[in-house]
Amino acid sequence: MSELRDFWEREGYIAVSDVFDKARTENLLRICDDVLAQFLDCCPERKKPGGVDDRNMRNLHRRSYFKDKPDDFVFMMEAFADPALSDIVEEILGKKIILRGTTYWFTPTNMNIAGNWHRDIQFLGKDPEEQKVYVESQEAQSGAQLMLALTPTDCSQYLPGSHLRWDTDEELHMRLGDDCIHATQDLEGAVRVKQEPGDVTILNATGLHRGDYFNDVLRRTVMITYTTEEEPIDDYFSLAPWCLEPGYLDGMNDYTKAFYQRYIDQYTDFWNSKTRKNGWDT
Ligand SMILES: O=C(O)CCC(=O)C(=O)O
Repeated sequence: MSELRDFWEREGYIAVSDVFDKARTENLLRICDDVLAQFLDCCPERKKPGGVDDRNMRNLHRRSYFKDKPDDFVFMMEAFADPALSDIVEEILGKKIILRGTTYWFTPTNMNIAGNWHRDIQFLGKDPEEQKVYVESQEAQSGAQLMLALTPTDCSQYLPGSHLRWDTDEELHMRLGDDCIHATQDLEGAVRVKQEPGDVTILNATGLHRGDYFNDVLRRTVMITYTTEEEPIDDYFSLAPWCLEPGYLDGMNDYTKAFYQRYIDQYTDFWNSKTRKNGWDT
């Protein structure tokens, strides 16, 4: 087993420097900021402008953001599918991966807080007993959240090893007790990885983690969420039916097309099972 995979399995996160060079990172920053400006003007999922407390936007890979800029779309999609990223994820998971979602983290306008410690499983409507069963199961080791910094950042924190075990009584009270009012407390043993533009961290979001959302701290980080064919998870996060529109993969190189085709094939039935009654932009 590689050192990286060994570290990942034991600690639940890894950090890799200089994955993308300066030119590529700067162009991605320009492209993603252009998408962000459109989101702030009108978020397509909510059909209204992004809010002053928003700190992330989903679905950078929505092609409608690129109506007049197809080359930017292709540049971004080829970067996100680049083996420089996916090879690392496949090495640590030991499996072929598929995309699950894209997110852009940015500096909020109003919000000025350290975020809540959480395990992503708690957002899937499971009670603590069910969460515990999941955390202690093999499926809990199947996902990876990749953070590609486009500006220098140390906004994310992770509690090493917490992906392999359930919360202590104190952690559980901190995370979920009293309507989560204690969930922003500092957690002993947590690590905060410093990233320069082009650096990558990957975390197992089953473990305890959180972000900082301070309105005076620059943050521009692309998050790419991956999963495996065994654990695709159909939810709002993987809901991207506009990927089925004809021409979605146009202009991309063959490798990139094949990468997203696996994602599209995986989720087509789920996407088709959703009606268009609320509409979605392509
Ligand atoms: O880095 C962050 O802001 C935290 C990300 C996070 O908590 C999540 O995606 O679940």
